[in-house]
Amino acid sequence: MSYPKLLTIQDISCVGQCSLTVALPVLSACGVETCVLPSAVLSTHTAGFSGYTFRDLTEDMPAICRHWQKEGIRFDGIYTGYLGSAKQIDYVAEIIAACGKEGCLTVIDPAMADNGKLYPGFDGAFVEAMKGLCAKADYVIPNMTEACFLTDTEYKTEYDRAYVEEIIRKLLALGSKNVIFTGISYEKGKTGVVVYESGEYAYYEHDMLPNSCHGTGDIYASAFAGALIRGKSAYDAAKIAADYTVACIQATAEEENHWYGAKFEPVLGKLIEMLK
Ligand code: PXL
Repeated sequence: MSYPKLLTIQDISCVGQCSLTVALPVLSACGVETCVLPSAVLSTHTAGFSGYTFRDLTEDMPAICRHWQKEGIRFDGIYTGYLGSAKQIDYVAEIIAACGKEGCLTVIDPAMADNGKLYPGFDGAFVEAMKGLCAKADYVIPNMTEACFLTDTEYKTEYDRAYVEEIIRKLLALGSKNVIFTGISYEKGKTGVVVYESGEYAYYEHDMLPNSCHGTGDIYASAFAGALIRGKSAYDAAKIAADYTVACIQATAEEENHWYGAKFEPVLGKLIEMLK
């Protein structure tokens, strides 16, 4: 698609380089017209800051959706990230049904957990609602923790291909058509992404960097969604997103004061190059 119109639904964390403050510039760099629906407004993200404010925008969503319907506004793609409440997830499903064009590409990042734990404020009801949203996904992009919550699987830090493929089968059983499984590491010092599409598994492996940063899941999902809707194959989009995320982490290395996010902006040029 040469100039697609994408809607992304996720929060505005005013400070912290995640969600919409990442998705908008990354999708713009991908050459995609990007419309936004903020799920909540927080003073900062919730990973490492304390005392943050949280304005839930759940009850704004039905009126926004009605207005778009009245104006005949429809999207070629809808990509969701961090959502504000279980009830909101039901509204998001309604927006996909009401405002997605015929064949609308749906990319669901079930941004709710990492390192074996749910993010603050999320609970079992939220996970159950997210399972329902993943059922509507053309592509679901979980990390290992999210995939385990979505499939009621025991979370492990060491595993083999059989464990990963079993989780993917369970994600498909939820209803998701394809799976982009991030942060899969079979070997020390290496990590990668498993791409399951149309019955085929592929794995793109790269070096695991010694430093890690918050917000890389959002960088990854945004670059993946942008590359995919610009017409790249799922594997190529997954690889471009991985290479770009690695470049962002490298750009942030040796910066102790920059623990809250990744410096994705100085390497946006690399993403643009990769998309050519
Ligand atoms: O990066 C995921 C994310 C998005 N939005 C908010 C978060 C987090 C991760 O902690 O707290 C508000």
